[in-house]
Amino acid sequence: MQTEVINMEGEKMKACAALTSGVLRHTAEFFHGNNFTQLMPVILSPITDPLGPDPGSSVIKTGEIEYLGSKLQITQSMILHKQIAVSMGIGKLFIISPNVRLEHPRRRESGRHLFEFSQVDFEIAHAKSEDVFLLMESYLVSLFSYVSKEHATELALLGRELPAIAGPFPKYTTHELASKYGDDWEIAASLDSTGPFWALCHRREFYDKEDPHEPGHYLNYDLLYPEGFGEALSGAEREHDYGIIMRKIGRDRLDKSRYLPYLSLAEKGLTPSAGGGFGVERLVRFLAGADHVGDVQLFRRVPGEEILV
Ligand code: ASN
Repeated sequence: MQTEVINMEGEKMKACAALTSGVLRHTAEFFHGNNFTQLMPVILSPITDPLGPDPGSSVIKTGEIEYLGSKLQITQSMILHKQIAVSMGIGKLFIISPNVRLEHPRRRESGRHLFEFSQVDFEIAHAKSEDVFLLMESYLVSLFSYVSKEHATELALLGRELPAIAGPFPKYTTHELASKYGDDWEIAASLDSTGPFWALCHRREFYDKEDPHEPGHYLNYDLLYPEGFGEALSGAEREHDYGIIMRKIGRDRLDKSRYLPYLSLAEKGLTPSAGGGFGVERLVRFLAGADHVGDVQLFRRVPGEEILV
């Protein structure tokens, strides 16, 4: 006979661990089923995603270690490696990629920031935005049906009813969203929505492609969860023109010497591609209906919180 008292918080943690495991399993099956090659993650490299410049970013510094006389950066995202891998001939790839982003402690309150998390990062040679929209819509719809079936017990324990979703998801430009909800539109627009939606056209890093026919407009996108959960994915059609990449790196006042291996490949020619990445923990938070993204991590990595293990 079972004598110990059931610890509800412990039960919730176990339910989140089971949901995470289900998400990883379904994700691998989905991407393999669509003929993607799964790559190993890179954790240390002379190059990493600059994550900006972005006035909304609160990353206080890039993690770095010195090893045998080389300065290696801790991966903030594998975007540059994805472009290189596609150019090496791996036409469809995905990675479950650990990312370290040393966020300011004020991000503790946002409910959606971690300083260490994993993203499912994918890239497709010669793809366009529309290919990514269709892929992600079919991924999320299939994931919802998988989780509802295989993890009904966990959802019930967490008191979570998943919203019904069906593609295609609505698309809005950031200009439309800002004029409706103000510059800080992310959470307001997400609260106002009953299903996931796309936000198009963000002015951001040099590797996202600017529309050659409409300068000042960008061929990139975020996917947002409804119910106030906010950003799920960011991605883009990629800039592959060496001259434009160099001009944008100058525009962003980035130190070219930190991108040399990438730039010398870009000079020889990068393969055009499109892709994106979505955070595993944010996805599990949404599925679980959790208050804070740290609540779904077994080993919490919340900026500003004490790190126990
Ligand atoms: N994974 C994103 C992308 O593919 C980049 C990022 O995480 N900053 O565009």
